[in-house]
Amino acid sequence: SELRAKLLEAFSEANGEFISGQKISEYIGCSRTAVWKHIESLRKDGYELEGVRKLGYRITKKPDKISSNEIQLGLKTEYMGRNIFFEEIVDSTQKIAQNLAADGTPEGTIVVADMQSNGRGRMSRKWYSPSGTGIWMSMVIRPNIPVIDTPQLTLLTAVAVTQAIEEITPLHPNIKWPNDILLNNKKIVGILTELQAEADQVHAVIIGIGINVNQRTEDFPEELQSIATSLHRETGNTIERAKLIQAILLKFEQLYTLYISKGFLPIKLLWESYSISLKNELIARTLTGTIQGKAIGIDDNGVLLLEDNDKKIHRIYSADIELLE
Ligand code: BTX
Repeated sequence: SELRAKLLEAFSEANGEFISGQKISEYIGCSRTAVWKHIESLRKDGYELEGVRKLGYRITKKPDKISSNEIQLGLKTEYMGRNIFFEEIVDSTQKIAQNLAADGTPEGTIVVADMQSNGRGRMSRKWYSPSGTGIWMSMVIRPNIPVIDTPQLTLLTAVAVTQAIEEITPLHPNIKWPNDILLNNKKIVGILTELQAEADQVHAVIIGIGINVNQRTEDFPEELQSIATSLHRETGNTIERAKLIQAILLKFEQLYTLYISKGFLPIKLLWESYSISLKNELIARTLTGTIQGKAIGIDDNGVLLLEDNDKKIHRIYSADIELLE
């Protein structure tokens, strides 16, 4: 609301110093009771305010807000993220991006939400997407490539996100084929790639990226606490989500440009340098069965090559991977 904007303006002008309740109520033109109500509502939204008798209030911590403005201000890309749809709450950014893509939205369009009520993973699994702490984003691109090559874009995205995390934090994440990014063996990022295509013509690729940024351990539901982590949990610092989004969009655009002009090979080499699933013994659970073996690499399409005990090589297009020591 307007009053709230004025209140935030007053605090921002005070620059971390106390302002008295009286001053605030004069500044924004409302009663002391109304001021107090607005302060309570700021607290609910993640602001931390210190109130001291006789001195007044000051903001000690701001929540990490995202908005179209924050994402666009300082964005260095040519087309990625130039067309932004930002919402506080959506069911799934993926669903919105699918609709936009079907309506012909240009390449580089992104959909970002502060919270998803029905975020999804692969095979209609749930993706936990609480408010105020994560990046829940879908990107629309329109590559002129054969349908069979589209899994390469999942790997390309994983490299882009890994490099962006390395740029913004001191962390060095690893990629687990095909779509997970891990820190200390816990999932920090999930990627979901969906297609709009017919025959052998790709109309759009919709790439969903979910990143746990500022969650504390206790913010995760119990079943995720041992398998998921966040950038905050790994660094102890609050990370600005808008900055990370900008870094991802730029890395993605650079790698995607390279991919369109030079093909998958340079991306493959980068991907391999971040991968932890290669040379490992692992179990791949696919829709048709379970195979155990050693990962010997990915082929030029991004397909995982798994060698079983009888030295037979299986080509794995899609699976859940469990790494064995
Ligand atoms: P996935 O199928 O590989 O992983 C889903 C599994 O990951 C879940 O079954 C659960 O065990 C675990 N999980 C759920 N939520 C989280 C979380 N926040 N952090 C770590 N692990 C979790 C991965 O699917 C692809 C996820 C893509 C999410 C993005 S967000 C923006 C876009 N919109 C949307 O609805 N999905 C994508």
